[in-house]
Amino acid sequence: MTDPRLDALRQAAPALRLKTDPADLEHYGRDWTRRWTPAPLAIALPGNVEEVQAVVRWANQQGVAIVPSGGRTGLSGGAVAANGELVLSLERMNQALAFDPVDRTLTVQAGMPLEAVHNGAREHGLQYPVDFAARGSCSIGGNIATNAGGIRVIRYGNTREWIAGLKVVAGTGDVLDLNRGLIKNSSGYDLRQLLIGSEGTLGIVVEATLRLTDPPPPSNVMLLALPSFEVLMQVFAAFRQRLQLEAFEFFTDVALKHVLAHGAQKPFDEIHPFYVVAEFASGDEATEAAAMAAFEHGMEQGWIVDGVISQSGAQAAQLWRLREGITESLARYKPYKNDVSVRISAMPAFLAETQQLLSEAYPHFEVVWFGHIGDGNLHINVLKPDDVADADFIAACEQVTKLLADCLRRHGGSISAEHGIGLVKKPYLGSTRSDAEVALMRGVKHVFDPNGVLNPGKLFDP
Ligand code: 2HG
Ligand code: ZN
Repeated sequence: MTDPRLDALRQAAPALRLKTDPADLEHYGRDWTRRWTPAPLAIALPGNVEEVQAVVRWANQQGVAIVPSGGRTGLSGGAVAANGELVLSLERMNQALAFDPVDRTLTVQAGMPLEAVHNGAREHGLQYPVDFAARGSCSIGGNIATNAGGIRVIRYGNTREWIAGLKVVAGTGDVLDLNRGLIKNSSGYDLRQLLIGSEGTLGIVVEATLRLTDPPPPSNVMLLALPSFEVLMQVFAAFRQRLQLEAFEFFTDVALKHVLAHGAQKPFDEIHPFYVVAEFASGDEATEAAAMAAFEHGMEQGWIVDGVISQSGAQAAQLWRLREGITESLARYKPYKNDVSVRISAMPAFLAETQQLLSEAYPHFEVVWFGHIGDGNLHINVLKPDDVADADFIAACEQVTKLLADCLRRHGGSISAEHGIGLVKKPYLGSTRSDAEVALMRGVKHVFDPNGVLNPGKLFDP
């Protein structure tokens, strides 16, 4: 016997593909958080914008919540469907629609994987520069919904900077064609920017017009070993002054231990407390000399204790694996993830305080630090010991997150730098946004989605 609400959906959109097998419900009902038990009503896989509109209108009539769904690589529970929602997967809408060589824009459907966007830009001799480890599985629509950042923000900024236009189905079922690829557009509120980072609560992104740029310069990768957190920021400042940095990422010895156990290659004989992977424009004598000079300056200052510069593309990939493999290598420990940011200038004081706080608060759990130090963005993963129950572990971590949230408030930071609030960080939104701001956000949500059908309960409670 089928659910009468699904019968109504079939009637409203006869060609709409629907899945209700238990394996599909589980697969599409969760993201990388693995904290909630998936329990969606069904999975809808529309093939065009009209079908997305039909689903949204049906949801309004039937009072069913929709969870928009991309690659579900999110780490904050934004794409989790654990309460009988309809998952609206954009995975079939994954094509490039248009390239404009004069505008240097690529228009794509929202379900296109980030890596396919990269390849699509490259085919036209250009670059879409937002990049991170989940590139093969995440979708551009999901990137837009969370204003994804990643490993090249230091050079190119966040997703927000690269969206020239957005086609969106609002919670009313209306299609909005936002900004239409314009560079200059001073005609009132920029609703496109409001949609970016709204985590599927205001509208469903169905198409995006992406700004492309020149291909990256030839580059080289350096791995540095450092003795302490304090010198990280000094090395960053010195390198940024001397080199055109494409990326500047850090991780600790604990992170290294896990990626090595997961198959990566040991970079140095000795173990050091901190490591940096830096990518910088290179390829001519001047830039190579500048890189050597920066490195030698760091050695002379006693900041850098060991280092290696890639001699080939394969070696560069090996060095990157040490950083990009961390999330996967930690997955088996069901980590409790923090994704926090402060202004770069506030970083040294924030780091010192956070380090002190966490070493006191987490005496029994292994804590892994890594992230995008040049963006003021830290990922602090706390690993669950095998003999501690999931619920007890999360409860213990949440106590510490409260302290971390207070610390962030004092330093003017954010509880989510790039993963989004979703379900995981919802209790802490107030550490980052004032009551007045949250009230305005609720008001905006109501305008775009008057019946509250779009991803309700994510970001804030209705
Ligand atoms: C990264 O920078 C991602 O690798 C994932 O944002 C971070 O797993 C994490 O906590
Ligand atoms: Zn990150």
